[in-house]
Amino acid sequence: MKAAAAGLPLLTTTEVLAQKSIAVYKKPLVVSTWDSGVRANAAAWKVLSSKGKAIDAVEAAARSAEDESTCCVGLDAYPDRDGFVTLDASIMDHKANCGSVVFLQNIKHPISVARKLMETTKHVLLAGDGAMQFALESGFELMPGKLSPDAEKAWKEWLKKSEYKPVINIENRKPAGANSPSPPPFFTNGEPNHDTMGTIALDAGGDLSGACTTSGMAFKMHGRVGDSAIIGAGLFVDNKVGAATSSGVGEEVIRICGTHLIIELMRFGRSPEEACAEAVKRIVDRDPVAAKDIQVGFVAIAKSGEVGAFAIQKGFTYSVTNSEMNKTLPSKSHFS
Ligand code: SD4
Repeated sequence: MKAAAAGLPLLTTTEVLAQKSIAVYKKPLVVSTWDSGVRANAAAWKVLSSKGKAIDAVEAAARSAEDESTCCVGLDAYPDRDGFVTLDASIMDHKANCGSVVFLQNIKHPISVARKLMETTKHVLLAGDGAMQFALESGFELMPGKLSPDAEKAWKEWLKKSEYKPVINIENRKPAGANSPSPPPFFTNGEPNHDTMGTIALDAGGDLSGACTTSGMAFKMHGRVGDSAIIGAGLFVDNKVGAATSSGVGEEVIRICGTHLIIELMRFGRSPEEACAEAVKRIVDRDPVAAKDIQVGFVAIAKSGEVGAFAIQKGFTYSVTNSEMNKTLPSKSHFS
């Protein structure tokens, strides 16, 4: 017998979803990683609220993060162990067009170089000198390669503590990690060593896009590339299903093709939160001991506007903005 016929009150869809604590937001909608995502979302919202496209919104969000002076995004960010700021960025639209740049130096807006690559060439990923050459040929300005005062201070501090002395090919001569300082999971002030800006958006027309921009893990090896610019790792969009992005230790995300995994799980019925939790579980199950010391956070939007996140450690947050809210939310996590 149907509920109404039995005299039971009918629940609206929203009430049913609320009972299951499913977060479905009205479109247009933008979601970014971390507390700083609120500011990135503000840039995206200007586009989305005037019926703009998700792809323009996520690029605007990433550019605003690249304009800020922070530890982890843009030219003012912390350098690699040799003192160079090397940037990774990726962008993907509703038609699975994508563009990435990795190991790019001295260019203020790697996300826009990635978009230019996506829109004007047949390639999807350019690295290092080639990426810079493409950027310069495309009219991007070459910026001075000077560390920001904050970055310089943090790097010098790190060099002192790690007693790191650059030795050519040291990584070849030692097993990975042995006697070779790896990027610290936390900075000396206790802040986690990550604040990558991953942004995913659903526009008024129902299209999804994503962007991710980072300087990577601070004090990484020179030439190291993380997950942020690897399509399917740090960012993935499938316009029929959803969009996902990540922040944290990129090596772990690359190993499981994290955001691609999340979208495939969602395609087969998992909610965004369930899919993010499953991806986190894959990382933790692979090495439960190592997982205790690392952070990875995922966030995803489904085509329906449902949003979910999950992280290895407590402390991962994500920011959600639409016409009804503009808030940073704590993610659930594997370890409490
Ligand atoms: C990386 N996932 O390069 C990035 C780092 C990060 O906030 O998230 N930083 O591995």
